[in-house]
Amino acid sequence: MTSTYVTTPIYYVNAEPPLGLAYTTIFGDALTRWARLMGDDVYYLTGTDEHGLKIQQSAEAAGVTPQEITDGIAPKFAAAWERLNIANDDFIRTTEQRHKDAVAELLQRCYDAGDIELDTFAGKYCVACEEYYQDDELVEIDGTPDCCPTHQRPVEYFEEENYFFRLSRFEDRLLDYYAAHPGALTPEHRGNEALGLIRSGLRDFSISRTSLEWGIPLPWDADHVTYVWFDALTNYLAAIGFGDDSKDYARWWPATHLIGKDIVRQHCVYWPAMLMSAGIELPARWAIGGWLLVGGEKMSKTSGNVVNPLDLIDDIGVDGFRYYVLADTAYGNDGDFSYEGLVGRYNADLANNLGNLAARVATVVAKKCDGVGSAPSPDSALAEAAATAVADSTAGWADVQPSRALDATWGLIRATNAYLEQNEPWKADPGAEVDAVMGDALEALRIIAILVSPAVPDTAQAVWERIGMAGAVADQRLPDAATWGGYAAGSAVTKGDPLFPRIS
Ligand code: ME8
Repeated sequence: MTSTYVTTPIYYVNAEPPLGLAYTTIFGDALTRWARLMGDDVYYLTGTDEHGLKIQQSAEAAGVTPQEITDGIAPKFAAAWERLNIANDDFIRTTEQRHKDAVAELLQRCYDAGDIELDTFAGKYCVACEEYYQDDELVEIDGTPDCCPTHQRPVEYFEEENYFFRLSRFEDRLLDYYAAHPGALTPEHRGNEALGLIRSGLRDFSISRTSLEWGIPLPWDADHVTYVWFDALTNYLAAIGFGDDSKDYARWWPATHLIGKDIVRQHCVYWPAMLMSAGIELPARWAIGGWLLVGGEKMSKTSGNVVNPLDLIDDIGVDGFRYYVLADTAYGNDGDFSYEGLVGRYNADLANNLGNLAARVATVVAKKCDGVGSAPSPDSALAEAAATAVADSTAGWADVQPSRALDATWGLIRATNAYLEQNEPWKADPGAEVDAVMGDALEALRIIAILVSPAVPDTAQAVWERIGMAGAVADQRLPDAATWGGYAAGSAVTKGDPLFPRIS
């Protein structure tokens, strides 16, 4: 059995989760639901990144401990993911003991390998991204010099004795690795950006602070705590029991990491070098997403133009929102969020296409077939459309391109609606001909329910039950379950409420 271990970035807990964070989490959820349909052994991880200067400073400002801040916010992330129907298998917090143990183990291995050394560092530091910047990387914003290019706010000057990870030693090894593993970085245009970072030359990076208290101490020098990225990245190993022989680490590693384009350097350059140093196998794949923009700008907690996903689902439903996120933008490209775009896509694809198909099939079966479904014809014109949709959806999910996969699935929805319009069973008298047409439509709908289930799980289950299928659609296994002819003749078909009422 193929094992599939998918991770999201672990999110900073300096505010409640905004839309941008839901974006990556929904992609990971759909991807892992698809992997489950394919019969893979699946583990889906998300979590929260709780150490660092930002939290320490927020705690000082609020007069509470950093732990109190993180204990207050981390559960809000878990609750938001539950509300969005995210089926994560685990939720890791970097303040957990299992995480601290794994970080200490990884640090020690890199230190023993001779790749971590003490040095003095003076430089400009962005607290929001927890990164040092060179002068030529900084930008001027409204007359203020030395601003972080990502967060558009001034950096701070720091000088201290730090431990450094000797990243500069890994340039050739990283390039050789990626050359030998084509497709490991996806999509290709984002992967090329990562390769460009390596080719432009790698500097050693600082991995510790003495000025920071809120972090994990270095195992060999307790005056220093770990720099946030060395800490944060290790969550991917910690959750599956790295360093703990009683756990299933070997069953799951290596991972597919879903990341945003803003954390490519840390994930595609630092992280594999750290793993090489520690003698650990590299990740299976890095799937690099774009940003969800609002009016052309990045939506983020630090920029303040935040949309809360939970506000949107009151109008559009959980599945409506999930579908929009997955279908609207090719993974890797930036998406431009607007309420009009959300409603437009909902009405066109969900209300008019999928919802309408389910409703009209149930209505005709009730009126013309006594509410009982017939067997599909083996040589139905829809059989080929279904086979194409299954093949193309499978390829789209395999390439981490849900928008392509869903477009292929919607091809079958459109073909089924067209088939009904062509045959007009609602005008015909009850009899064998109508039964045959509706048997084909029910079979198409059965396959559609399976194919849409990673994106819109509740809707898929509702369709599954309404056409009279037993059990859970999520328990179906591809490709066999989507072979034409699986609809059980004689099943009771029910109508139910509209799946996606139109929004005006
Ligand atoms: O970077 N559109 O955490 P984070 C799409 N803790 N993606 C977005 C987005 C948007 N508008 N806003 C944020 C961190 N993201 C670290 C990660 S992992 C070991 C540590 C994505 O809460 C962003 O691209 O700032 C990033 O990949 C992720 O959310 C985490 O953001």
